[in-house]
Amino acid sequence: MPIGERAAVEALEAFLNAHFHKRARELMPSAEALRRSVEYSLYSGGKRFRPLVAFLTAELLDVDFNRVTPHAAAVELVHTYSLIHDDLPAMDDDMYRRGVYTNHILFGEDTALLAGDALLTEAFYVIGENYKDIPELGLELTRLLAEAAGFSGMVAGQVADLQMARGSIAVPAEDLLRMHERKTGALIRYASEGVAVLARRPQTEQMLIREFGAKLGLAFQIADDLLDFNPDRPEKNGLPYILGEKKTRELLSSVSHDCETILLKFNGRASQLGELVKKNESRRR
Ligand code: GRG
Repeated sequence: MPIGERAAVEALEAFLNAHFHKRARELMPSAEALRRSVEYSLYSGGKRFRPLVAFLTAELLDVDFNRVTPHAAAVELVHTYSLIHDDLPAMDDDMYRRGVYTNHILFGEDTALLAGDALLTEAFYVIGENYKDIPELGLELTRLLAEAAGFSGMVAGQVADLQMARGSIAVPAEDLLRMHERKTGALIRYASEGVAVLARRPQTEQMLIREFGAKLGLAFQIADDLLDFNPDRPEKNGLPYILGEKKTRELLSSVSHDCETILLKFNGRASQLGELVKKNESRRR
């Protein structure tokens, strides 16, 4: 059954509201700043792209949306943590995100750091709590989310990005792509792959969906680099600066085409997920 973008976002937010309402009852009053800091970043206008990937993969694989919602929420919790930490003075040192103050500007570095920690760990709580009816599914989601977010995934990508930004020599495009596959791509890959796990699809199909998610993640980042590109003040480690704008656009369409080729194997080229691939390719924000 198709799910609209708005309905997907509403399902996600209803889940998050109910979850934190319940969890906040367990907080002592002196930890109230943690709740406010977490909620500030969770509801400060994110596009909810990763949960949408999860919901549209569910549509493709015919998985019940209610079953997918906790998984989609766990992904958004990890994403939100990563943005809070990315904005900290030790990393990008940003004052604004999504047109409003970053978390640490409003709540202080200490609380922002801890809000990120709480969001990351809460993602695993959400998985443990909501998939305990079939423990092996919960366990596999846990393993895959840790893989995507951690040591060899998003954290490794972030470290590589910091190192590249600090270096003075031009970074080869190949290294930049490997970094993006981890920093941005891995979590988007997991958003899709986790649904194939929940659908209990055969291993070969799970691997295909994993590959689809990885490619969509890369396409998302390439589109982001193109949106950020300013020829007068080019970002030294941006793909358009290194490859040129034309080649970067060609790369985006080739990676998007790869996504569509995988979808064909699921008869899904005309699916909402196929639409999302196209939408990302011509994304304005
Ligand atoms: C701190 C471990 C750690 C990782 C941070 C994802 C990330 C890693 C940093 C974000 C830096 C950044 C701007 C990357 C470019 C692409 C990207 C992931 C943008 C943010 O995602 P959107 O556009 O954000 O989905 P919204 O605001 O819509 O939620």
